[in-house]
Amino acid sequence: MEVNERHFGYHEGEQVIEYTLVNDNDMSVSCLNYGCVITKLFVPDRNGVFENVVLGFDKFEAYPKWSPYFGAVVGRVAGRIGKAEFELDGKTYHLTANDSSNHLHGGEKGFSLVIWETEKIEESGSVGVKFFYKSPDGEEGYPGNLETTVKYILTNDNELSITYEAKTDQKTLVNFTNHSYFNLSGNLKRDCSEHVLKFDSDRFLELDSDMLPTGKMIESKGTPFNFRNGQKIKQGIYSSNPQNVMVGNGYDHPLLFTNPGENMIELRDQESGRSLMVTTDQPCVVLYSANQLEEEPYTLSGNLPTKNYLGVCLEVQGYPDAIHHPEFPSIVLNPEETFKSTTKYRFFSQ
Ligand code: G6D
Repeated sequence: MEVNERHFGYHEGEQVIEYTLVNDNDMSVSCLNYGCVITKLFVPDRNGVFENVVLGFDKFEAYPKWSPYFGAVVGRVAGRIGKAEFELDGKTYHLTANDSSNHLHGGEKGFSLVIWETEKIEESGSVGVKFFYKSPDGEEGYPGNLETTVKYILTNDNELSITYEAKTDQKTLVNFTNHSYFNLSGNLKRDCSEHVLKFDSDRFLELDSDMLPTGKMIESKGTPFNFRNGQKIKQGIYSSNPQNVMVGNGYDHPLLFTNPGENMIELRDQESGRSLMVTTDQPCVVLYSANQLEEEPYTLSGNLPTKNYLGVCLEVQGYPDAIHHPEFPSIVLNPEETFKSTTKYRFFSQ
């Protein structure tokens, strides 16, 4: 097992470093101190052929210019916060409105877009990178000095675990996720429309035309949002369900796990034989099927063109816009608390 590093560029005068974690099975994960971005992830298909299964860029300059959060840790708060404001204990906080009148994915200087302090982790049976970022009081409009630690750990079980830990000196909001776009075909050979997704979710959150939850929880049974028995992504692409059509013919929705506690999500590409098993302690997953990549002028790693549905995002997290929905699980972090969360991504091929 090893952790390698290489110069990857400069951002606002700071060096960008790409770390590559390699386990004893030759699985590798490459990531940046910029946004904790996962740039490449190589796993074998059923014939032992190693190929990249995430969307990213070969050159750093493309990330700040073009990236729709490829591989990034998103924070302070993933998803949208309506009207870019919220109230805590009678005080109204005004956030950066970076998505029309709403706040999206932590704002213009969200956690995806900053340089994190890093240190390598080399232990018996695992390697990784520890990231640390101190978000000052008032950054993007949020209250409190928030100290966040993220750890990427790769094991010889072909599992990448991501742990998040955060502490604040004032009441604030936190809702982290990783925004990797997975494509198990390998080196983006095919789009993800034939990928099969399976997990136990009985409801999803209805979105309005601003992509904000209305608060209505819709039963998934009998809809393209029912993945309990396994279903192809294309069900949402070719669906006439108004919720699928509204988000650009696909998915961009929070799906709620049926049961609280630890949940698993399986994504499988039959043709390559690759599977991804995601295990999380978070209460929902925002399923995003990359519905708008076609209009983008950039090329991806390997000089490959973008196209719609080239990746599937499984953004496990708290409910979006929870601060405006008291009936949703809270994303408020108090000074005396420590936020802790773990999500594991384990890869198989058969
Ligand atoms: C769009 O609405 C979607 C978001 O869910 C996604 O995270 C982003 O593109 C990359 O804004």
